[in-house]
Amino acid sequence: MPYQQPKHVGFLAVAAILLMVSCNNATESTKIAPAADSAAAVKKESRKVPISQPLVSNIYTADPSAHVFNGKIYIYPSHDTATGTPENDNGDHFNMMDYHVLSMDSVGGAVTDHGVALHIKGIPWAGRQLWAPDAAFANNTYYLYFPVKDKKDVFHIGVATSKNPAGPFTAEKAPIKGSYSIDPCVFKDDVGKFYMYFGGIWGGQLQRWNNNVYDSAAKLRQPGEPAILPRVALMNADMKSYNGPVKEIQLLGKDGKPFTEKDNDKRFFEAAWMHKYNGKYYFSYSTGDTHFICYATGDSPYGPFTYQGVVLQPVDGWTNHHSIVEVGGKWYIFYHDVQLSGKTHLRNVKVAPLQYNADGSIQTIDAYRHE
Ligand code: FUB
Repeated sequence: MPYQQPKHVGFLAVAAILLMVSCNNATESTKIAPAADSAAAVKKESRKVPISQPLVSNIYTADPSAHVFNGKIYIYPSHDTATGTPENDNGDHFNMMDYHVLSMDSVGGAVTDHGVALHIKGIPWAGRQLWAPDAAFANNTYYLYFPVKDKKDVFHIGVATSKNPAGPFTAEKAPIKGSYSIDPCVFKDDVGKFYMYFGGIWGGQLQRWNNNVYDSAAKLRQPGEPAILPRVALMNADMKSYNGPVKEIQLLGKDGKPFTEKDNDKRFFEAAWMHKYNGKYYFSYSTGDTHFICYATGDSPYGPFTYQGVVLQPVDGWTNHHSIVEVGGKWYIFYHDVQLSGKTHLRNVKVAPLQYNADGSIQTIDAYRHE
């Protein structure tokens, strides 16, 4: 079900029964090897241990977009809250009201929660649901980009500004003209141009936008139809508007063919992120209902991008959302899971090292060690 139950629930229940049968008291066991013969119902058990701990535990945080500004790491996450909104397929239970910015001097160092950086009440056009944000620095100003539903319940992307990377931010009076859907990632290319990547299907409403025109009745694609594509827009120098119409980004399989909707372990769902490594553009994203963070590479910020593999295996909780950033010559992935709450809409952000192979491919990360 979209955006709902943690995907491991059924598996955990089976594992728990097997563990009771084997009279083992380990509570973290989730992985059980199949029996080799009838005498051995449970051959091997393993403890599932997170490779990283939550960066903060005073609030729930998710969708971390990390940046290095003035030599310090700033993280722009969603601020998950338990508002009591019932779960549904549109993700209404992700009913966030504000943003907090986190910072730290180095990975592994103390993390500061800078408090409320922007509240939904400060966004004149907002209706509900402040989802995954991003930030950028230009014009001696910090820009916070955020998706929120307008008063007609349609997602658009807004921008707010501050002279301080930790805020507080002041929102513009209207969304970015021509913007829609969710999960903005604002990427600065070497030549100083900024591009916004965005989009999210299902609750993120991308399926309702074809040729940049909104159709509230548009349905999700059928399995054999072409997969819905992520979007990109070049930013104007004011960082508050798009330079020209939003474009689709072509995502291709290794065979050079576009994905269809049934390629749902590889096609785009949400959580776009762009970074550059050794002159190549790396577009990474979540596959949503199959819960992978995948990546695809290309030679232009507009793509096309060719699928390369999995960056991050599914994490505990339904959603998977990340950012990839270089800090002091080392690369890291910021991501989230539900270690603190066990609830899919109350997440906690984390960080782990990310390694490249000599050929530029990324080594797949499993957020859990199986001991
Ligand atoms: O946090 C709300 C939504 O969940 C995000 O916008 C998606 O990327 C998913 O993580």
